[in-house]
Amino acid sequence: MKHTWYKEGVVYQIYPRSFQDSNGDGIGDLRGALSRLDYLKNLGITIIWLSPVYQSPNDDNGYDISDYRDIMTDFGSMADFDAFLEGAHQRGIKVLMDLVVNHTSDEHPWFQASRSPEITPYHDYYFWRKTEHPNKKPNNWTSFFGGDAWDYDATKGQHYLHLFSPKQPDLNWDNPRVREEVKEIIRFWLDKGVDGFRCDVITIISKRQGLPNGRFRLVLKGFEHYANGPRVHDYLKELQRDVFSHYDVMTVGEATFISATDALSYVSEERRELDMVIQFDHMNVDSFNNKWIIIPWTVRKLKNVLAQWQTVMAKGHGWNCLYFENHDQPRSISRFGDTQRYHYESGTLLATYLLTQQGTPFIYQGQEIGMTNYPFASFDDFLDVEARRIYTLGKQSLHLSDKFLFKTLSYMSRDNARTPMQWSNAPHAGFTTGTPWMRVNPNYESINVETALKGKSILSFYRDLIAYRQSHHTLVYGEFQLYLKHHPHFVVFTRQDEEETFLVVLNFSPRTIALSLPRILCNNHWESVMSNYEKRPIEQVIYHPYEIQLFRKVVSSSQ
Ligand code: TEU
Ligand code: CA
Repeated sequence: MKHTWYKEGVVYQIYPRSFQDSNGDGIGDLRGALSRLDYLKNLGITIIWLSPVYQSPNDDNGYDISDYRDIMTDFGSMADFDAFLEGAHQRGIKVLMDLVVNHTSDEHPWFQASRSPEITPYHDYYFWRKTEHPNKKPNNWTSFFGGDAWDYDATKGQHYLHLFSPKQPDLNWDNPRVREEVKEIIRFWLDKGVDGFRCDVITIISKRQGLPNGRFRLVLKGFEHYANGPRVHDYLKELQRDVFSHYDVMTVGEATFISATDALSYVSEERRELDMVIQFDHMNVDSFNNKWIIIPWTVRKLKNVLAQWQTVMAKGHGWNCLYFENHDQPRSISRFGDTQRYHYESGTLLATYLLTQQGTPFIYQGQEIGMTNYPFASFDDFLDVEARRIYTLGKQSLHLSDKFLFKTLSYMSRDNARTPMQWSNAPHAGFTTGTPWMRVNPNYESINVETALKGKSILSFYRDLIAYRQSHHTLVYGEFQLYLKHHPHFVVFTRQDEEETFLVVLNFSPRTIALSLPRILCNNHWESVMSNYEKRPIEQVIYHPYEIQLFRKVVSSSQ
């Protein structure tokens, strides 16, 4: 297997709006992020993924870009960006930008020109369709955020396609001019020195010719006509050939609803259209059919889904992107752990799971201190465009009860991940001296960086485990093998190469339980090298709630 920096790295995602405010306007910014680089360095982070910082009217917090070569006024200036990039590089930290090119903002000059009733070269930058009547849609596709994927533009007298919000019209990648524009944008940032991109919804950029109607689905009708669409591989190869291959970069593509086998068509070492993909299988363990139909998750399902990705990527020479959180997901400790009694234990268990699999681990801001979901009190607390659209859809079209909608949104809404970073127990958690754009989680008084830095904490565990991983490359490259597939509470796996063998044991339950290890593992001599309780011999089989033990195989008496 090829060894490279991005495989050995640990990524930290900054959602700039909620990370650190520097000027008291209540909005996180680049100067603020710059001031926290030492914190990230001390944590052991080697790569930052910066969620979009480009000029944007903020319908979807920056995922709707109106100028790809300028910085959002809220976040500062290009000089601030340059200072941030330089500050990161000085500390040996690489920076990935978020490349959002499936769509632009409707306020982007291309779209403004495109919507003109006159024929302009920009007409074909987007998908415009004429129907007999404004109320008749060109096809039955629905949007990721609920409702129709088409909006009628009165100026032009036509409908345009938007797979996300109406303020995010989809770009027409079949137009070679669009692809050239995208390449120019990528070069602009690479020439500035950025180290790669997280490519937003990149697997849906190619839509089937003729935009045929989709089959019936509860949500997202039309999906089969653009997910891993007909020319997506051609377009990504073109980007590789013309741009990425000329730089030493890392690319990670966001890939909704992709199977591990499908993923290989993007990331296998032979194809290398992308270096890795952000997959969703393990994020779907607590929902059915779509993310809003919530069901209980099980340890069995979670570990088997993750193990499948481990195995398929290894066999097919691909590489995993490991994550439990990002700005679109609820907080992992609220989802898979225990935010009350076993906050430390379950937070460190999730850290261990994340950092001991094969792949590049991604940590989302606040995850390292065990930030939790927000205690929503009313519908007004939901600020996210998706939450608001889902609410309207649920209420008006599906006639769902407020109680049901409130419960569902409280659990799954993306707002959970977007509350300000909790730095200290100062007012507004030290995020801002002004009024934060989004309310701080009231638990900041106990869950915050300053407190966590004082002693044993989820944060110190992350730091120690990252350091351990960086000095034991078996945890990066070693072969993965799952044991006790059917056990309802334990996750047990090994990581192995010529140099070392590790055995990871996670008790994913709030109870004290006994583990009986498969005989094959008992034939070895193991020593515990890390635990969230006490390190102890493998023969002691009683595991505390959410206990983890990281064992290392002892090969000779001298070691
Ligand atoms: O997300 C796309 C996506 O598929 C989902 O994760 C999405 O957030 C939503 O939950 C679907 O129900 C990416 C970005 O990560 C997200 O923040 C943007 O809103 C979206 O693309 C549009 O750019
Ligand atoms: Ca600010």
